[in-house]
Amino acid sequence: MKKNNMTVKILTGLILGAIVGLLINLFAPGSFNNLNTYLFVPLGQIFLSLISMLVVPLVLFSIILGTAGLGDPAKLGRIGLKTISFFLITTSIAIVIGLGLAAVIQPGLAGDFDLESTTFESEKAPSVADTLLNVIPKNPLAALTEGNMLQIIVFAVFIGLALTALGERTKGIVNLIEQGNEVMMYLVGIVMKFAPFGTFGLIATAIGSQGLSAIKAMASYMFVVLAALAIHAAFTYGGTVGLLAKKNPIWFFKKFAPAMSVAFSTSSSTATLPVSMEAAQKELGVPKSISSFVQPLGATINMDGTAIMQGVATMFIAQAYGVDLTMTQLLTVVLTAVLASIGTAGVPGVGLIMLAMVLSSVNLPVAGIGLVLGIDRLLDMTRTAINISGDAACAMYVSETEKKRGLEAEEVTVG
Ligand code: DAS
Repeated sequence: MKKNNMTVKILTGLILGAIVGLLINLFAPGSFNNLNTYLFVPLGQIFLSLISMLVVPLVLFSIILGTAGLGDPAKLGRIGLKTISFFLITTSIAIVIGLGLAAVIQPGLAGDFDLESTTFESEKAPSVADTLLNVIPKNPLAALTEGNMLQIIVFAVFIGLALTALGERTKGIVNLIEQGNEVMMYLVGIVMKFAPFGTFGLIATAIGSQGLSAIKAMASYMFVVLAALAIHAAFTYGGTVGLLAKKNPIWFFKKFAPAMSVAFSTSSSTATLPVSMEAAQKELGVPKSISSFVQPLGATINMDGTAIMQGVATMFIAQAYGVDLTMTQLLTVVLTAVLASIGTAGVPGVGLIMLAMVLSSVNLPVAGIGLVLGIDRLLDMTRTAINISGDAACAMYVSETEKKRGLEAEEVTVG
């Protein structure tokens, strides 16, 4: 009962925030700035900072325990291979859905765009090669202080493997880390009590600043992105949960709703990790060792929602500029968007920066990003909720297949 209360409270915060933001935008735009500065932004930032505060220690402890908990490196290798394969396959499916829908509906032909007026200097997107090469932390403490998630994950896996190899000799350290993890999960519960207020503030800022005008202008583009996200969630994740994890997809989305609503309001997969991992372990019954490995990795390199936006935005911009993409170019978009989603950190707005990389790969003007910039904040919320759902679906698939191999069903931490 307590859990459902939390879902209701967070959704109430979301809905109230959207209504207040829209009313102010429509009827009292002049008062938006003050309300935003002294109420909405503080509420949102306090919540965002509170959950972000927990991410680095939680990911460090949980991946160390997850890796050590998996036991022998062979199991880690097997689970790692299953996880990465799942991520790559579902991200490719996501992009094909986005490209296909955009090719059929052709949102880029819906409006007459004054293309000269849009300019967008994209920040230098970190190339995927740099991202993959930099995955080994030369200085683990720097990785921790900078919150470099991929380096933290690699460092934690090495420690987990060492603890497994050293066995009884380092039992004390394992106990200490287990207690540290318990402390972190307890703090997640405390912070989540503030979630309804935080989501209220974040949504009021987003809706209040966007208003209906931006939504109207980009309606066709928004519709295609949202439709593709819904199709991917229903068929790819629903199919995974129903066919591969043998669970009811409706049950899955209902139980995962609180985490999805935090992802929606924060637009950050990484910041939502404490909540999405707790939901997977306590509501979806995913063993801690698998949740602790799959979800932090997924929040860092698995972004199906982002890949969908990048596929649709590329088609939208090509259509708006009157460019017909060849099949080869479309395949290039699929590959580049998969790589871009690996390089995308789980923080707000970064998917749009990586879009520059996808557009450049098919010689489309990067300035075209200006066409989708205005509405991206609202779409980022939705695609982030899809991003973390993919990680949870993967965790359920991996734990089901490991159960078949006899993974001792760790007692699920009682909610
Ligand atoms: N906001 C990113 C995330 O946290 C996704 C994106 O920017 O596309 O998943």
